[in-house]
Amino acid sequence: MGVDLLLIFPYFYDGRSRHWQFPPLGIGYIAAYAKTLGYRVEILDCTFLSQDEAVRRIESAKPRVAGIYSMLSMVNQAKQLAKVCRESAEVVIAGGPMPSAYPEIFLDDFDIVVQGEGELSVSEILEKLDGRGESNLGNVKGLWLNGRFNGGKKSFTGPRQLINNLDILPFPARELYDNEKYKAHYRRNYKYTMTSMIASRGCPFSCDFCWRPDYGRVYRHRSPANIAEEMEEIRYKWRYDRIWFADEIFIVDKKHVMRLCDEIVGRGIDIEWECLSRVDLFDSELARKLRKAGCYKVIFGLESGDDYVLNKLMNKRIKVSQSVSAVKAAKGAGIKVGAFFILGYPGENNETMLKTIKLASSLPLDYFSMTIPYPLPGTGLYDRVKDKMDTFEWEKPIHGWDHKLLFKHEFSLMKLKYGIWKARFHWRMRRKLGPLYWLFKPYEFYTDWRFKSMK
Ligand code: B12
Ligand code: SF4
Repeated sequence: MGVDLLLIFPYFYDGRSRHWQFPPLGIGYIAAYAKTLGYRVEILDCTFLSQDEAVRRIESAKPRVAGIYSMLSMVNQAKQLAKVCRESAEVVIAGGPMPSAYPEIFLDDFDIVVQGEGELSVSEILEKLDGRGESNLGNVKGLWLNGRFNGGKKSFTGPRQLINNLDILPFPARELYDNEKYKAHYRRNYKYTMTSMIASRGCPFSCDFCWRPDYGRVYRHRSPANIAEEMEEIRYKWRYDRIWFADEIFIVDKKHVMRLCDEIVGRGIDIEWECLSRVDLFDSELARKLRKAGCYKVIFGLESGDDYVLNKLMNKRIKVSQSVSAVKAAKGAGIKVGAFFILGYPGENNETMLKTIKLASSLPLDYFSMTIPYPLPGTGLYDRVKDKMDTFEWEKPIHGWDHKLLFKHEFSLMKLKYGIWKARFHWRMRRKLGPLYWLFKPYEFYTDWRFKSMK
């Protein structure tokens, strides 16, 4: 007999980069919730599998219901695997960021599209199928149904409320992930093991390039005790060395984060972790607390070295001076600092881009990533450039220097790549030469000139 529910993560890591890999938390949550109701659930995480192996596993699981995750880069894979699932599953469901934002593009290949959080919706679908719950799918909120359920007409059952109290959710079903494969990936590339967890959902801000319509701007966090308990499980049951908090933004409510740090210290959890923070919410007091509680790295979205670009173009609502103080506060407390930058945002000029390059290469960062703008559907950025889009090639992951301009830009890809190279090069030289970097200044002026003269 097959399983009641097979949840699929259609991401195939090509092994080309050392890039972090994480288990799919969303379907882990859905699996855990359905298991508490007594359903037999399996996860098919394709990260370390070949396509043939994935197909074989679907065939042998023979699920009654198959649910497939999809984000921007996975739409085609999800649709292909849906075809395979059709052979045995009674119902094939799509869910995740893309189906939540654009349900209509999935309705020809899937029976149901779940919009938003999946834990309750998927369990209610299972209960309907075995007669335990609501007999009419039309009464289950948050579903887009294809014609099969409504006399050939596609229909929406109405929005589902977000889960207010995240503590009601069981922890993701980590026993269904291939933890050993993830550990081996980290050991091979980083000499330690790491996994992800999530302490909150949503983000109250609305940066122009960021995409999160499925959770809305509603920020909800778990209680410190509930978060700390999952950290203990990861450390002592699953034996990982480090945790990466995959929250959209981990530090949104300073008091809550301070309480969480006290909880971690009080329980004596000896695990290192890292997270994302905004710069305007970060100060020395918080930095010291974080460090004491095991936080070894904070990553800030610094984005640009120019206040006009940050606020008028990106709607980031921060100032460059706040970026500088936040980095100093974290470094002062002994926390490593990473940062994200975007170079060549539509509306930028040579001067603003050079300010970004200078900020990235002169701050005492331990790591930074600088990319060209990638317009995610659903964002303000996308709306502004959608008529100039050349390609929609999200299927291929973007590695290191493989940047690709998806829309017609006033600057060439070569110039933007040169800018990114310049930022990295000067950052490396500063780290290497320390106070002797001034010897290198003439070369920096030369690369400034070269950058400006490129089209
Ligand atoms: C970890 C992560 C990754 C990991 C891999 C994904 C993973 N293991 O989950 C890595 C680092 C590889 C990665 C890469 C990329 N990522 Co990423 N990633 C994330 C991140 C930070 C966390 C995902 C997570 O665990 N969420 C927590 C869980 C609980 O939420 P969830 O997954 O949304 O699940 C809920 C619902 O969506 C729904 N649901 C989820 N799955 C399913 C399945 C079914 C059947 C149903 C019914 C419901 C359902 O129910 C869940 C529980 O409520 C998210 C941001 C975020 N915080 O969510 C971005 C995010 C998913 N990534 C994003 C992007 C754009 C990318 C990249 C394209 C970036 C790039 N430029 O390279 C690449 C693509 C890689 C590739 N080749 O495919 C975007 C997706 C936007 C979109 N429109 O699809 C996000 C939302 C970030 C953002 N705000 O822009 N990513
Ligand atoms: S970039 Fe960060 S702060 Fe801005 S909307 Fe996205 S998650 Fe929130």
